[in-house]
Amino acid sequence: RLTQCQNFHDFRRMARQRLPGPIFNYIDGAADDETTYRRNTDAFEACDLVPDVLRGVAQVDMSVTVMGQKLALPVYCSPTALQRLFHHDGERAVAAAAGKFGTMFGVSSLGTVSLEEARQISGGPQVYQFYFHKDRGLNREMMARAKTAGVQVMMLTVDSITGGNRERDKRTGFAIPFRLNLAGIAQFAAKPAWALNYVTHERFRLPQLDTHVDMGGGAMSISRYFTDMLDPAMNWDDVAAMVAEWGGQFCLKGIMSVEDARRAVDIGCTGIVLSNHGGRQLDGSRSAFDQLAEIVDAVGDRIDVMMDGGVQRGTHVLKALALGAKAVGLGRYYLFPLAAAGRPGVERALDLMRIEIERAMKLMGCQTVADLQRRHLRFR
Ligand code: HOC
Repeated sequence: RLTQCQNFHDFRRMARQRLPGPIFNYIDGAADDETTYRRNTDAFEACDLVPDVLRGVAQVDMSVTVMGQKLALPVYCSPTALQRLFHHDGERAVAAAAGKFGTMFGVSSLGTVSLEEARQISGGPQVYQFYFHKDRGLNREMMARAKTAGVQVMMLTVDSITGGNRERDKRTGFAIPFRLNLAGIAQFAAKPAWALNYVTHERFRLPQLDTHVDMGGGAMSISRYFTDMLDPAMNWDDVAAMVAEWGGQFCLKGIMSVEDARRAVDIGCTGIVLSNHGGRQLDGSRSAFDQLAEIVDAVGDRIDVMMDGGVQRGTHVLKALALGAKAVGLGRYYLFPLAAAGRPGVERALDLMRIEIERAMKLMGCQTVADLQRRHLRFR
């Protein structure tokens, strides 16, 4: 059945069939009316590709260098939380697949496999993504641990100072540990394949978060996690101190304005990820793709600019690269395959993406990623 999956939508459908409703909706859902979630993908349709021909493209080189790391592909697996809830192999599967395709794996501090294990499995360059907790000692601890583990890139998420309004999660009662209403319980009962796997591999225990946080004994919704644990007082001085303490590749995820991109340069960051957290935080926020050109023009010569959000096709990746992104992050694009089929699912999804990028580069007449230029795009 996996070989029947040709694209994002096929994997999404397969994940929906396998996952209990509350878990599927946690991955698939976004904030408020989910306008930003939809627009993230729609934004790529605002422009058309204008190909060159007869450019000798028997061989194409899809590699890029970003944040000091050489990647075989211009895409990487963005950090996402709680992966062993979606499939019992979770981060292990994604780390292994990313390593096999020669790209970066973003380990989330809210992952369900330890940073050290994920690092060992992937073998490739590794990003460690974390949040700024109220507990400053914990922030320092996470950086020290990442240093010991040999992490290459620190990524601080800055768009989640309070929880987004995820109405699907409220309806299903999605929280850690689960606090399901009757409808939610019925949805779990309707997916015995997931439940059986979970019982066999996890022995009824919820996967533990890699970062120990005291949840005060109660169930913790995503919104409550952000609101209770993270520090809304965080400011540019705090981040500047962290960047200096780390002393290596440091990037901010969730930058959307030119003003903030400039500040990131000023405090010594080496990269930024334009992102609206997959539409899961501020609904109505512009898409990263729409903001890309303006930000690349402002800071692209001083800092690596990456983007994520809504990427479902190789041609989406090419459009972002043509505007000046150094690499493009994938989120739900690999999460649905993970949920649907574990490591083979993620590998198939990455392989499809690799093939699509290679084919599109050939059809665009581009031998290397650097050959992709703004002149290859026309906005409608
Ligand atoms: C228990 C806390 O980035 C999301 C994730 C954050 C997960 C927090 C989990 O859902 O957008």
